[in-house]
This record gives sequence, structure tokens and C-alpha cells, in this order.
Amino acid sequence: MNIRRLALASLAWAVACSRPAPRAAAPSVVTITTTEYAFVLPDTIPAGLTTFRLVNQGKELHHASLVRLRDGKTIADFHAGLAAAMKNHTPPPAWMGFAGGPNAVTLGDTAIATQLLEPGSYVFVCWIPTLEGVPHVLKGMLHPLVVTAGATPTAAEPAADVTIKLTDYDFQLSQPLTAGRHVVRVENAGKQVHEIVIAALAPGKSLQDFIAWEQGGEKGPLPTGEWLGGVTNLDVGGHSQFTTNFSPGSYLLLCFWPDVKDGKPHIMHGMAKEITIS
Ligand SMILES: [Cu+2]
Repeated sequence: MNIRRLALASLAWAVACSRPAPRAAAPSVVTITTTEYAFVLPDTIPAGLTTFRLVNQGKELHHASLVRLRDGKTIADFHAGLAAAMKNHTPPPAWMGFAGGPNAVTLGDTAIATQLLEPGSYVFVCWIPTLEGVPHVLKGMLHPLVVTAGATPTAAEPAADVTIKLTDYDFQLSQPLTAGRHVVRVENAGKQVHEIVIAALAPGKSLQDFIAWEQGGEKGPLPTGEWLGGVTNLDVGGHSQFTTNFSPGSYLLLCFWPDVKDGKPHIMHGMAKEITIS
């Protein structure tokens, strides 16, 4: 390197060093588009705090459940493990981790969930069934994702307004939800995997109508209006955040994940709560 080049390099370095210290990094933002029956998003993203924006461009409800493939397991192992669990009505194998992800939103809406991602192999899955009761994942709605070790310092998690603890089988709110935009922290304080999805009740409908619809095998029109997202399946001890804009009204907090003992959706174990937002 000649003197002139060295001088230029030193100058560039000095300029870089004299810049004000960067503020706390913001979460990286990854947009997921859903249709019947596919996800569109990058194949590889860096580790760290990540905000997933699920934009539902389909005709059905969709969500993006992030499943971690531990122990070097592959997509082929995922398919085999899923098929075995469904055939034998057993919980998914222990090497499948559940790392959250944005939950269902009404067509045309966007669900926002933020979580800390560790490097590893993952697959985004939609567990929501078709009208015929076939989970979308069996229609091919899955997308492998590699999370690489991030070089940049990770952002701090945004402050939450309300914390909701998922337990066996309840939703415990640190304080009542109110109208407006809220960042909600979700913690799985239970002994098994849980999710939270929020749906507005249709006019004149109640939690009992929803339970009756569930008991009837999820047939006929849902007694719900708009779906407002939430956080999909989280491992025991896991946490995440979601952001939603609430209007006054009656809402349901729901967990559809099958129970480890009887395979029934947690809704049928009481994990369905009606709240009123004023
Ligand atoms: Cu649950």
C-alpha cells in the first residue's frame, strides 16, 4: 500500500470513529407473506432480535409458527416426525422446539411479533386447518429458515405495556388490556407448549358459542369477527412479544395447541378467555 492510500484509509477510519455512537440497534424486520398454501420470506436471516410482520394475502386465516429443528434434524426428519405424531396422536418429538411467530390475522391484515432468534435450523409452519380440517402444513405450507450467527450487536427488546402469562390452562394478564396500540409480552409459564391468538367476537356471540363451535368439530361459520394476531406456539419458559391495535369490544384469547395427554385443543381444557376492552 502506498502512502497516499494509507492516508486515505486512515482518514476513512477517523471519519468512521468520529461519528456519534450508534443508538441501540432496532430489531431487524422480516416480512412474511401468506397465501394458500405458501409462505414468502427469505431463506436465511441473521440471529438476534427480529420483528416478523405477517401479511396475509390469502383467502383463509394463516399464521407463521417457527419450529426449531434441534440435534441436526432436517426437513425430511420434520416431515417424518410430524407424520408419526399425527398417526399415533402423540406430542411432537422433543427435538422440535417452538420459537413463537406471528399468529393469525384477518385477510389483508398484518400480524407483528418480535422475538430473539438463536442461530440454527428452523421451519415456518402453518398449523391452521382448511375448511375440510386438513392442517395447512399438510398442504405444503412450510418454509425452511436458516438463522446465521449475527455479527451486529442485538437490539434490546421493546418495553411492553402488558404481560400475558400462558399457563395450564389460562391466560394471566398483568393488567387489563385497553383500547389503542399495545406491545404485549407473552411468557409461557406453563408445563407444555402454548400459543395465544386473539379474535373479536361477532356481534351477539359469546365464549359459549365459540366452545360449541369447537365441540361441534369446527363446522359452520366461526362466531368471531376480526383476528388480531398474537404469538404462535412457544416452548415452556419461552417468551415473545406482539403488537396489536385494539378497538373497544369483546375478544377471545385462545390456545388451539393439542394437549400432551389427550390431544384435545387447549380450548377444551379451558384455555379460552373472554375479555372486554373499553
Ligand atoms: Cu395451550
